[in-house]
Order: sequence, then C-alpha cells, then structure tokens
Amino acid sequence: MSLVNTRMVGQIAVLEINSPPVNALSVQLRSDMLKALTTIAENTDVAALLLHCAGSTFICGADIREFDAEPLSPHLPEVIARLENFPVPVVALLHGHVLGGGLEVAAACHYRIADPQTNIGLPEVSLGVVPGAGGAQRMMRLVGVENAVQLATSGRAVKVTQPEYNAFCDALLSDTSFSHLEGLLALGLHWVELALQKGELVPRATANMALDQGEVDWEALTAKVARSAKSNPVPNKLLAQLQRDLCLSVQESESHTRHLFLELRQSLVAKALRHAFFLEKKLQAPRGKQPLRIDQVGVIGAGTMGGAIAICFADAGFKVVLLEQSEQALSAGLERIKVQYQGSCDKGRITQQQCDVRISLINGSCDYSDVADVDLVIEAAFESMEVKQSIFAKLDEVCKKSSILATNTSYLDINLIAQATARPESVVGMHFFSPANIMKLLEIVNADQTAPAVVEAMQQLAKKLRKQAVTVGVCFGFAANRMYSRYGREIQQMLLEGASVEQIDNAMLDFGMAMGPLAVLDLSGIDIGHNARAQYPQPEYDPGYFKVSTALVNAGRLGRKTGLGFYNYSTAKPTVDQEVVVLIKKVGDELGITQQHFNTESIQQRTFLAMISEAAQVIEEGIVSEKEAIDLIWLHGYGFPRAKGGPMFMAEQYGIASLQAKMEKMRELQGEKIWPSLELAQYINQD
Ligand code: T1G
Repeated sequence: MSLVNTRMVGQIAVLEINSPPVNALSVQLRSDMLKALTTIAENTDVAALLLHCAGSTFICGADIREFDAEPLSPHLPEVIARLENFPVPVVALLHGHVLGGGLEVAAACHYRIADPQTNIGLPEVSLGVVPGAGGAQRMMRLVGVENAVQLATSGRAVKVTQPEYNAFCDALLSDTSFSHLEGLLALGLHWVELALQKGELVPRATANMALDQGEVDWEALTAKVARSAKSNPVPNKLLAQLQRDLCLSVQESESHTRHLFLELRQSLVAKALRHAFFLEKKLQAPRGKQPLRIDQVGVIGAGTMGGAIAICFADAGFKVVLLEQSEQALSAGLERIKVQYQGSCDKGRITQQQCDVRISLINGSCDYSDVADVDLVIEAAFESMEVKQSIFAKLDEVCKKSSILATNTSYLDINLIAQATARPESVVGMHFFSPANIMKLLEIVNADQTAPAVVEAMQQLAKKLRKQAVTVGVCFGFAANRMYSRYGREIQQMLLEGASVEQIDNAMLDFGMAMGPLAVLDLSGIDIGHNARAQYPQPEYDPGYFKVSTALVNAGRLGRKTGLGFYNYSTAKPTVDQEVVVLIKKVGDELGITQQHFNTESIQQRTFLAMISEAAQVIEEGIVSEKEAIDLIWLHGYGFPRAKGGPMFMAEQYGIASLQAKMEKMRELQGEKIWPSLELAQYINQD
C-alpha cells in the first residue's frame, strides 16, 4: 500500500503523505513520493502542487530506525531535487512538527504555508548526525545565515511564529474556525487557488535564492555552540563545515554535509544518541489500559522539593493543594513558587498569562481536610521514617478511599511507610530529582503491596508531567540513588587511596558528566546522604565507606550551604582547602589504606566499573524490571553524557570479557562483598 495519496482539486494536484505515526521519511515513503511526483509532473492539467501530511504532524524527519543499516535508494536528496525543480509551483502545507528531513522537504518546496502552532527544527545533531539533504543551506537562504546555523547546531525546535524564523513561511493560516484537519487543508487549497488566480505562484528554487551573509560573528557562535553542545562533538563539526562552505552553491555544500551525514551515521556518538532516543520512547510508551483519573493533587510539604513538585503539576495543568504545618512555612513556600514563576516569565520562557494561571492552580492550606477529596497526594516532608509514617496515618484517615498516597522519599523503606495505613495497595513511591520541576527523571517505586493499577496510573501520569519514568522496586536508595551511592563510594575510596578532589572532579567532567561528583555533593549538601546512611548500619566489610563525607560533616563542612565542603566557596572560583586535603589524608592513614597513583583514565574506569557492578546487581535483584532503565536513570538523573548513551550502552562497546577481568582484579583488591562476582553477559547486550 502506497504511503501517499494524490488527487486533483481543480487545477491543484494534492499529494497527501500518510505514514503514521510521524510521517517519517522511510525508504518506502521516499520511493512513493518520487513515483507520485513523476505522475503529477506528467499531468499537464496541473497548475500547482499542494503537499501535505495526514495525521497529527508533518514529516518528522528521516526514519531513524533505518540508520543502523546501509542507506537505501532512493535517497532523500533525490526527492529534494525533484521538488525543487518541479515544473509547477509546489506549496507545502505545514502543521505539527516539521523536523529534520521534513524541514528539508518543506525548504525545497517553492512556498510554505502553515498552521501558526507549527514547530520547525533540524534536530539531527541531537542524534549525532547532520542535516543530510541541504536543510541548513536552504534555511540560510530563507531565514538568514545566523538563524539557520543556530537552528541546525542547537537541534532545538522553534515555533514558526518566532520572529527570527517567520520568513520561512509565505503565510500563516490562522483562521481559528478550522479545528479539524479538513479545515487546514481547505484553507491551504483556498490560499493556493487565490495565489494562482493572482498569478503570484511560480516555481522558484530556494537553492537559487540570494544568500544574505549578514555580519555573523563566527568566533562567538563557535564558542556558544561548544557551550551548549556539552559532550556532543557534532554541532561544532557542522558549524565548521557550514562556515567553510559559505561561498559555495547549495548543491556543492549539500554534497559535503551529505558526506558528513553518511560518515557520522555509523559513529559511536550517533549510535549512543539513537540508543538514548529509542530508550526514552520505549520507556515512555503508554502503559496500562485504565484511563488516568487524576484531576486534583495534594502535596505535603512546601519546602524546596514540595514546592518544585507542586510546580511540576501546575505546569501540566493540575489543580494542587499545597499543605504545610504552619502559615509561616506555607507563605514562604508559596512565595518561592511565585518568585520561580515570575522569574520564568521575566526570562520569556512562559507568558504572563501562563504565569498567572499556574500560580492560581496552586492553593495553600494548613488543614488536612483540604486534601480529603484529591485523587493523589504526594508527601515531600522531612526524610524521617517517623515523620512520614505519622503523615501517612493522617492521610489514610482523611483522604477519600480512591486517593493514591505517594511518597517522595529518596531512600526510606516504602513498605514500612505503607504499613502506617490501612490501604498499602494505594501507597506508591514517586521519587522526583532535585530540582523537581527541571529534572526529567522520575522513579516510580512499586512497593510490595502496591496495586498494579496504581503503578500504571503513575506511569501514565509521568508522561503528562513530561517526565522520563522508570519503575523500580524497594531497596535502600531504590535503583537511582543506590547506583549513585555506589558511584559515590568508589569516588570516596579513591580519595582515601590518594586521588585529589580536583583530580576526581576534572576526570568526571572530562568524561562528560554535567558536574564533578564532589561539586555535586557540595551542591546537594554532604549531610543529606550522610543522614540517610546514618539510619542504616555501616558495612563492616568496607572500612572506608563514605568516611570522607563523615569527616567533613563532623568538621561542619556541609557544602555550599555552609560555604565550606569539598570546596571553599568564599572565593569567586571555589578552591579546595588544605584542611580538606589534611582531613582526607588523616582518615586514609587511620584506616591504613595503601596510597595509589591516579590519572584521569584510571579514575574514569573505576567509576565506570562501579556503575556497571551495581547496575548488574540492581537488575539481578529485580529492582528494575527493564535493564534499559539503567541508562535512562543515569542520563536523566545524574547528567551522564548523552553522547555516551549510558553505562550499559558503554559496557556493550567496552566488551564483557575486559569488564569481567577488571572487576575480578578489583575483587582481589577489595573483596567479594564490594565487587561481587557477576555474570555480566546476563545483563549486557553482546550483539
Ligand atoms: N523515525 C522513526 N521513528 C520515529 C521518528 C523518526 N524520525 N520520530 C518519532 N518516531 C517514533 C517514536 O519512536 C514513537 O514510536 C512514535 O514515532 C511516536 O513518537 C536526512 C538525517 C516527532 C516530536 O529527530 O522528536 O531527518 O514508541 O512518542 O511525543 O537530514 O518523536 O510509538 O514505537 O515521540 O508526539 C530527525 C524525532 C531525524 C525527530 C513526536 N527527526 N522525533 O513526539 O511522539 S534525522 C527527529 C521526535 C533526519 C535528515 C536527517 C518526536 C516528535 P513508538 P513520540 P511525540
């Protein structure tokens, strides 16, 4: 069955692309488009061609699933050339997302008319490739060099109404009367008919349009792109190619970026970024059949976490009751939320109207009866079992029977919290990561008695909150903090063995982590993890277990909040105090730990081995039901470099034999308890 339909409306040939879910440019679609274009070109009754897509969106790019295989003909540049040199005017009717190859198709058409809500973008770099069919070069002729380069190197989509890009479209079809697609198509046809009657439509190749080079500060642009690209080397590769090719024709430059696209497609960075893309899609795919029945939400605690969680829900349009113990704490919490929203508004991220609406969705209270009728309550109070059990006992008393009771604890045993209620089947963990309204990761903790329908409801809710959710079981720190804690243990052990604070943080920054692990500890507060660990017996088999953190906490160095942690924050550029160096050395000497030489590679390797060791145990114990969850946790919870795909993806590249051998060596040095023997082949793909 062809993925395109064609028909005549008067003198206008209508080519409809229909390849759900996102009209991706698969080899079949490319072939069907070329066949249809050939047929239409031979029809002399045709005065113009209107190209549009069925479904919720225009073409969202090449079919990424084809990238692991050799590229098959016909290739996209053939389709682009056919459209650009078509004998009659070609008009693209745009709606939804116009991304990658989809934008390249639209830019090759002679005219573009769009629904004002349309998003356009060249996200190729976020997949480790570059626009492979002249998208950047044609956009330069339509919206100017700098705007086109920004779009192609950022990978981010923008609205067609954004001033820098509104030259892209010849018209925005903003007739609010049309609510269904037929309306947009009818408006599009009407626009073409009128333009034909006025003789305004002629075939015009974008590639032949003049290039207004403008005053581009390439040095500044290169620095800006490098900053936002983080661990992804591709945006700067593309920028350099486009700058080099500025004086060339579209066709000449397009052949260069085509070559780069084909080369990068097979690169490890591109494979890692594809892995991350499909991982997110897989774990985001809707679960369960029960429609989500959550309208109103209660949040217990208006502190930093509680306030940010309330913002998460208001951003998604939910009514929120924010409960606090005292009016003073409540008004402080509500004030922080107001300041946060006004800040986003002042930065132009949201409109004043959106700001006001979201603030109005959050209502404060100090009276538990105000959460009696909510569909879901999320407790975000102080991290103490006693406090949480008393809150859950109260909620069990006041909340309607159908309410779901969730806790945002990051370490505590949710089974024990559930026992404080008569409805353990309705108790679940919703573990947000700080700042909760920014961090994408959400751990849904499936406790021993949590009903499957409750877990499914939370998975559906996560998609509404635009979170990347993983479902995990109960253990200390669940999956995420447990693995991060193991990563932290290895780092503290290397400090005791002689690695310096700077060496550790620089090695992990070099690895591509968003922040050095010790700087992260200072930011989140060294005492947070320390207090959580203090509620559990220290492992006798691991004498150095977070002893460095303990020493700093005992010395009153809790991190940024005290101005002193691993770093001293009294100077503009935080520095490592001699006191910290002495403290760590003293603890290491007291434990009789053998000093070692460390370099960037050995530090990165040790942390990587620790990540894999703990990930394998988390999978083995069934704490995560899908091993894909491991990479998603590191990518969206701890700033693991996306261009590396995640620890499990890296382990596949690394090879199980060498991983197993290195872990064996660590086991000999530090023992079976810290480095348990594991059949890694069970957890790491080898294909
Ligand atoms: N190829 C293949 N499958 C795709 C796809 C694509 N381009 N885009 C989406 N899907 C699948 C997705 O995996 C999911 O599958 C389903 O469609 C619905 O997607 C030559 C080289 C478009 C904003 O990077 O950003 O063009 O899970 O759940 O939330 O120069 O998908 O149902 O089985 O995400 O509404 C550039 C990637 C390619 C766009 C829609 N294009 N896609 O979001 O739905 S490179 C992209 C997205 C390129 C050319 C180059 C989003 C979306 P499943 P969804 P959504």
